[in-house]
Amino acid sequence: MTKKDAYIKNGSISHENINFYNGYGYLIAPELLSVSEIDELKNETAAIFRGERGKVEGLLTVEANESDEDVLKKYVAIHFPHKISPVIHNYLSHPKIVHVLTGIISPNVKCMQSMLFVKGPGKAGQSWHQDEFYIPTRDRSLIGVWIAIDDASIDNGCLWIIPGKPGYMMRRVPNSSDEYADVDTIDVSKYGTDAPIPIEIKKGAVVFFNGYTLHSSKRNKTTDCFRTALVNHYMSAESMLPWDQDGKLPSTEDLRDIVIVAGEDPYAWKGIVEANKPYLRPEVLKIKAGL
Ligand SMILES: O=C(O)CCC(=O)C(=O)O
Repeated sequence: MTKKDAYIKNGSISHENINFYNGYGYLIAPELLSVSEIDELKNETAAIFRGERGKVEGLLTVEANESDEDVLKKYVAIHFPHKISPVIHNYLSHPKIVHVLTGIISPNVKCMQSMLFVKGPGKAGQSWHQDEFYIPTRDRSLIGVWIAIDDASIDNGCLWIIPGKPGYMMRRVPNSSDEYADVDTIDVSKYGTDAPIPIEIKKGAVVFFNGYTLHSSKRNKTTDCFRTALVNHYMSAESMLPWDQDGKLPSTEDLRDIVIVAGEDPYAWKGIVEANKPYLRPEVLKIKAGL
């Protein structure tokens, strides 16, 4: 296995890619989405935050002469945009993304979450964490799909990853760095300062990372660049999803607010529910439970 196995060539996942993912917990597919698809996503992002796709609590009134940039600067991200945007909903099952997911997870794949980050100049990043801590999948199949809608660089707050999943949930401690919006973080210092790698990618590239993979993003230090990214989360359709959204939803053994993007749903007899509503991400992220 070499570092180049982290890269999916021409959108076609190889055995080397799958071995790399199993060992290091991430893959990068450069140019997976076309220029016109990225333009479509960029325009849709502006429409969503301008309120043109429907009401979301906290969205501010847009003045007639307000530019997209001036509107977007006010927000960090919206959760569950696919609930109001048919365009975003379509991208959940983009054939090139589904090809990679079925290569890694299972022929049967479901999506349970979308998040659309705008992360304008000055906005804080997200501290070190593992997604499986928030979205429990029982079979560890959780995968984040991070679609770069703008070029992502160290300056504008790209994703950082520590390759090689620890395979267990790490302890969270109070966060003291102003890079991050969160009040807590995982202390990754035992891995050494060289362990975290920045995922600097061009728009149209897609990063796939496992629910146990340690990742974070720093503050956007630019004065004029957004770092727009659509991040969707998926898992095997065979596994149930005991996800109560940190107590926002009634506790459940299997949240059925999902979208099947490949294959069959073994639990189709349970039906689909609409439990989640889109909401704006707060500037400060509170801890999930006690440290
Ligand atoms: O894009 C970011 O800033 C953070 C994304 C992330 O951590 C996640 O999707 O779990």
